[in-house]
Amino acid sequence: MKKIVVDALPFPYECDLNKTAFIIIDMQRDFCYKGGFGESLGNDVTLTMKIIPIVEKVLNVMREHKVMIIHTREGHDPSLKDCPPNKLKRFPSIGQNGPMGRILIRGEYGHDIVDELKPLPNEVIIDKPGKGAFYNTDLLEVLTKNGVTHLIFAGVTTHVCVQTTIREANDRGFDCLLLDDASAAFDINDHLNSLHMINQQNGIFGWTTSSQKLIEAINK
Ligand code: TIU
Repeated sequence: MKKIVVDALPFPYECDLNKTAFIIIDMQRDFCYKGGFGESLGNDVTLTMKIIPIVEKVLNVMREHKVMIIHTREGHDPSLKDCPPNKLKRFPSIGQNGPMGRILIRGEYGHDIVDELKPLPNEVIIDKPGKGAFYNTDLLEVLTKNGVTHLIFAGVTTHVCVQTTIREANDRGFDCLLLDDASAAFDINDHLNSLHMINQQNGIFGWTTSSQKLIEAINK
């Protein structure tokens, strides 16, 4: 048992690191670099790129403490058979050629995780077709099998894939903590509004804190 208590909003977050997973959502080149899916939607990737060193710092601490690490990637089979027509209709750049390969397609350079956060062979990668990491994946089975009850989140984008996954996880009984400086949206207001949506009403979906506060609690 490696119990920690983290100074968080709306009140301290407690977990046993042996029953906790660190989930890094969609830190793919397609969302963090120019020429990817994020930019194809008309977004500026400055903010999503900026969190890479902060996520890396937390990832290293989690690795040192042998916390389970899970990386997710949003994307589709090259045939697009797992891309629902409604998604393709509104986001026709999916599957198109971009400077980093076919956009949001598994196996392409842009779909993969940024070099700084490259998963180690013992870490779990969840490939997901949707915004939430539980839909059409084996994430719940992986967590249950490993006795995980608590989830600490980083990644992009806060208001889309991160928040959708936190909502899915909360309904499945996981206590969720989001790192406010290790997550980002293309627009800062979407990010800040998401933090409020998560920690409001006594933690309606979970808790929020900074990476520094988490690391302090781990090193205590
Ligand atoms: N568009 C947007 O903000 N996000 C996504 O489409 N996917 C993720 O958040 N990963």
